[in-house]
Amino acid sequence: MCGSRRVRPRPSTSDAVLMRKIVHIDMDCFYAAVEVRDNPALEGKPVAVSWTGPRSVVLTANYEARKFGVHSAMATRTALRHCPDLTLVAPRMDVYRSVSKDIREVLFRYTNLVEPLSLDEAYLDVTQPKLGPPSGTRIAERIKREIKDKTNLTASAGVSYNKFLAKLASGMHKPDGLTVVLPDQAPALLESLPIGAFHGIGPATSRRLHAMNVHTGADLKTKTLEQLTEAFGKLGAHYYKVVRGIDERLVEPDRAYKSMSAETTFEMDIQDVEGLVNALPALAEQATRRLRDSGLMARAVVIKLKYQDFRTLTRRRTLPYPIEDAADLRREAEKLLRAVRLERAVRLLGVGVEGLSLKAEAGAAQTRLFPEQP
Ligand code: TTP
Ligand code: MG
Repeated sequence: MCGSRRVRPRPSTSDAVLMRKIVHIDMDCFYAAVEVRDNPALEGKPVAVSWTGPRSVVLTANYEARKFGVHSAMATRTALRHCPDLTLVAPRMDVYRSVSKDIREVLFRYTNLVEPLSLDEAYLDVTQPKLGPPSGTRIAERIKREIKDKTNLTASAGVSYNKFLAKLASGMHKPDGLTVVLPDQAPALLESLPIGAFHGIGPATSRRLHAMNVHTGADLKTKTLEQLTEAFGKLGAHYYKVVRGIDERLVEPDRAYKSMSAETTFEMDIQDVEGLVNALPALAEQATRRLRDSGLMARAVVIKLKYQDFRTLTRRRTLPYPIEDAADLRREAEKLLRAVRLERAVRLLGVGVEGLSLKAEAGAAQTRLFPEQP
């Protein structure tokens, strides 16, 4: 065994050599669908999942409510203006987590290469599946059926040869969709997309591209690699590739466990640091709960502040020792917080941990760091 290392085979960077089969699964209006499932009186009515209170936002809305323009992250009072008959339901996170676990059990039947992105969304690499025919489409069909049987909820699936295209596909025929993007269909599809739809292109980059007269994938394709890297650095190279259907990101099963966090938007903006410090215990408790559940420890602490004017700042500190409980996180987050000079009132505070490793591994690393300890 000495010196042997298990190395996960990396898919070739050339899609022509090894065409991967990637499936993206995304539940349809997830929280709202769970609420309607559990309360048939809501069937056919517009429903939004939201806390109440002046600062509340819609977490999600069912398709009946979306017809009125109600969508995720919209202020709840605005949603009620758009749709006065909207039924508001308070979120039941424990139920969503439990349904999510049932869904993941279905996914893991087909491959261990499952990368959850949130409670309702995951990528799977089914190039070499554990179960079923070696067809992404057939596997996606089966997964959708099994999710429906197990949870009585619908999922939409996208199938293609990379992550970006699979995710794009899953959103194309929602709800209850199954969309396959084959290699020879990809160029036309990519050329027709507005640039904001590409992976990694956010509103700021979109604005800069618009200023360069680039509005669609077809426009983006006219730019050379040099032009894009000059304008956008390393990301420019990513845009150059992704518009050509090249997205080499792997499906990474452990990715979801790289960080854990909790955040809160205050009912009233907080003016001083003491007000923020008061909010830390609850946030630290929330952020470390999953850490403890998964037997992980953290090597870094992060805080995030959003000012009244929506400007955001983050502070991160790597710790000399790993932490796992809420009291440690609260103490370290407070140090970071007190070092910030507040520029204006704060609307949102977030606390998180990063640099996660299994407790056993973190312990081993510590032993190596302090070999004199028993
Ligand atoms: P999404 O998959 O983005 O949305 P969705 O499942 O509700 O609807 P769609 O059919 O378009 O996929 O998010 C999954 C869940 O995450 C959603 O049901 C509620 C929650 N969520 C929030 O809490 N806040 C948000 O801003 C968003 C976008 C989602
Ligand atoms: Mg969804």
